[in-house]
Amino acid sequence: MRLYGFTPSPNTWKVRAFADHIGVPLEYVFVDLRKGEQRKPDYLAVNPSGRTPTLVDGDFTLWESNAIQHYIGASKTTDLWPQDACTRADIMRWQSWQLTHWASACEPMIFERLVKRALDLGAPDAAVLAKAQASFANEAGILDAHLATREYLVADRLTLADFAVASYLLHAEAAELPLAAHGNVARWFATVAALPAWKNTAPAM
Ligand SMILES: N[C@@H](CCC(=O)N[C@@H](CS)C(=O)NCC(=O)O)C(=O)O
Repeated sequence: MRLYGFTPSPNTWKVRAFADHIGVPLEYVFVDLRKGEQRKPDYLAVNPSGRTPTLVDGDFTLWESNAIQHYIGASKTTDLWPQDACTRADIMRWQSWQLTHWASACEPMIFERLVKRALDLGAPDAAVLAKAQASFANEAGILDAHLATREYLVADRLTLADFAVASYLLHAEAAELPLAAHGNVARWFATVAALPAWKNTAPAM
């Protein structure tokens, strides 16, 4: 399987870390978003959305990182993407929340504090940051309450859901995401981030 991705992106990272953890080798092709490579015709031919990541397996092409995680998880027998309907639905619940609410809560601070600095786009916008703090507090509060009585998100063990949700904390330190107020999230994230697979696939910061 070939994965096209942008290494510092949480959406690429969650796929690579998960594949590494369950031992599915990926042929990795770096798509440099800073150079606009995602808008070149050869990339648009595999992913017309012009976003990363994209998986190509023979004749089959798939984009959207959560769907890619499912496909990789289904390529072998693994407890991280098990067969039973309840656990699968629970994993998909957290992935849906990640895609709709968690990403929106984390992205503004990542963009204002990290991407703008990296690409020399000027100072962070204070109004955007203020709004983002409120959104982050709300969503991180939901995650924190869930993790108060659990070590992992689903089924009391590591699953694909942990990779999907933790990926957005990849830049927590550099983007100053206020994790200190959410001790259960910080504890859970430290556990996931300590996995060898996480480190094996982490971008050089
Ligand atoms: N929902 C998509 C989001 C993909 C996405 O937005 N990728 C970003 C990097 S984090 C991207 O490639 N952006 C390039 C662009 O918009 O030009 C997924 O989960 O795969």
